[in-house]
Amino acid sequence: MELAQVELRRVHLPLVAPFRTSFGTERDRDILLVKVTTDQGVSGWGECVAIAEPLYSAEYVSGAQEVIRDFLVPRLWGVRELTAPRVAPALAGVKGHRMAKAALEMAVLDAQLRATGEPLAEYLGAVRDAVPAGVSVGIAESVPALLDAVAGYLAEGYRRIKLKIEPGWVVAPVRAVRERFGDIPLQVDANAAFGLADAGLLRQLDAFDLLLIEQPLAEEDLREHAALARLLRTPICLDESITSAKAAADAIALGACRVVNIKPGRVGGLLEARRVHDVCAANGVPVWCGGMLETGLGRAANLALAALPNFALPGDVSASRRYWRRDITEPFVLEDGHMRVPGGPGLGVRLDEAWLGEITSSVQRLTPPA
Ligand code: OSB
Ligand code: MG
Repeated sequence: MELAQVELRRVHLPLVAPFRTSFGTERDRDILLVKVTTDQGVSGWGECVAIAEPLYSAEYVSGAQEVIRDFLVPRLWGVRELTAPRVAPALAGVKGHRMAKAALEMAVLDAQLRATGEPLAEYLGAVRDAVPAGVSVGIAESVPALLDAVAGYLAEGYRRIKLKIEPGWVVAPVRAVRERFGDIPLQVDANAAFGLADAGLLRQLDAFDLLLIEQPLAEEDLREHAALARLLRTPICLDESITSAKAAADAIALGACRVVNIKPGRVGGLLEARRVHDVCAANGVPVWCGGMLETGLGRAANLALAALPNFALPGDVSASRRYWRRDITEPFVLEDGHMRVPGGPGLGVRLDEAWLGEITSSVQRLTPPA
């Protein structure tokens, strides 16, 4: 196949509730969707996970759109027999911008698999058709408000709770959740909000038998994470720091983490995400699938990935209703604490075109140079 058209569509979706992290509060998502159409008339969709502002990582949604339009798509025009494995090599000259690259690769992969009729999960090497679901719980107004939120998610059947933490919201929320809900699978995520000088504070979490502490220190602080790991009993899991399979191998070799969070957008695409999975598996390091408040499109891809063998812990793969009043695909639902892996060709989901039309703020169509 060859690329015939690329459509960049921005959609605006309010979250069902504000989501507060150490880097800011997300109230709605300004999402970039990428639709590719091949010379054979087959379409594929990708979702860019960059958020509106460069607060989680350096990427942000408008920047991603500009990079895709001006630097990435021009490198794909005229690539003969374009398949997903050819996308990253064709884009390698452009430094960074992994979320932008991942969105484009996802769209090409969806088109490729829709053309051959193969489900994404099967293509990636999935070994299960449903995965246990966890939920990421934002920083709350108060401890009672947090307990209410957690109680609701547990009642829905979520198999693991992740609490966002930040300076001033560390021990009290974790202690309160443990006291109220007992021995549930529980972990925390700091989004890089601490320094090595906070080791004493973070060490207090060792009393609560957490599954892991996610990204306590800055993205670049691999050496410091290794030093912190020697001071804590709680396993360190890295999110922001793991930008590639090589970064994962380095982090593991340094002793910076014992668990890895995999997000396809953060590492430049689903194929690199699979390589991160493979490197971790080869080192005996369990992984789980992170989330970026995706729509059903990104969720479909995450679920296919999370069905690989070394995804040993429940992921941040939650039901549509945890995020949206109305998703842009058929809604994903929790079934006995699990999310079903889509089984149709490609991503295996259908977009709700009418709803998409209502929430679209802009559309850019790109075609090959004459
Ligand atoms: O650090 O895992 C994170 C959302 C946006 C940016 C970063 C993170 C998150 C989440 C939400 O924790 C996970 C989800 O999509 O449910
Ligand atoms: Mg995280």
